[in-house]
Amino acid sequence: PVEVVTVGETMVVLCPPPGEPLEHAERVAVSVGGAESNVAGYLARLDHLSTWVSRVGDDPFGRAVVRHVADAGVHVDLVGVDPAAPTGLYLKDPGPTATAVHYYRAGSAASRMDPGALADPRLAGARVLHLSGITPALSASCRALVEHAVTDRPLPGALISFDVNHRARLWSAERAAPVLRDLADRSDLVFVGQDEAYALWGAVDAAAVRRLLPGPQTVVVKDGAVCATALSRDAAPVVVAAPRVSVVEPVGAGDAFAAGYLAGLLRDLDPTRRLRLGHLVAAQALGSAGDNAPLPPWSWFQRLLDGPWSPPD
Ligand code: KDG
Repeated sequence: PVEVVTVGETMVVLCPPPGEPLEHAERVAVSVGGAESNVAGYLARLDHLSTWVSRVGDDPFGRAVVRHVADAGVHVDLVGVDPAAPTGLYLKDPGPTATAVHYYRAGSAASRMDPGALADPRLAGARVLHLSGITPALSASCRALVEHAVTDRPLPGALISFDVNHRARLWSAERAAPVLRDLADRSDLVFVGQDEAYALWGAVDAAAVRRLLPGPQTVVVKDGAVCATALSRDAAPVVVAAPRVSVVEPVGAGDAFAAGYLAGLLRDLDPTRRLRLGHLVAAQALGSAGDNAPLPPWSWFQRLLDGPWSPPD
């Protein structure tokens, strides 16, 4: 049985110690990261049956990626092993103000996925299919996979969730803008950052984003540390302030937010609690160095969801 399916590439991450630029690094920490498997991992930690569909190389990093995702409780039976292409890799280069990312993923095993990735009958019955705007940037066949998902709806009955996730290192805003807008508009639920929507489409606020994306049932616009707004077709906009958190590492927080929101949707919580849960899971990711932070038990979330909204620091 499967509740949520996510599809996308996950890579090994190499990161030098804090404050040490990559150019002079003599040691790197090895971890694993990928937007869609992060979402699957957080959903599994929130007790949902989640399946991650992908492809890795027949190499040690591929085995490390699959083991890492499986360790979070995600089903990985549908991850293919490609004998002819390597597992993708990325390096983090921590600078004084921001961390730069360098990808080594062109021609990777995951970039060779195609629409067939969603054909397995074991995916039938899923309630949510979660995709991101990273995948169409990987290759023509990966773009065809995402187009297929939103157009042909190969998992009947599954809500299509799409996180815009523009990665400027993969494609420019100019190239990405029309593709991501079209894919988002044909999805049912969209996550987008306010700054991202501005960079891509010049949208200055949540209402402007919604005007650009009339298609989905719900568009969730995340304004960083300020708030998140859900704009649904048949209801007034719902805004929930973000909790104050001291940020250890921001990478993966957007994935955590999407997972929290989706868990709220799967549990039939009201729109305010869905956004609260998104913020609470994102806060856990922001406060932790890895891409996929451990989470407190459900009872902790429940208390904060139902109480007055004075989220923890
Ligand atoms: O959301 C976090 C991801 O950006 C990170 O894990 C790497 O998947 C990744 C990507 O393609 O940038």
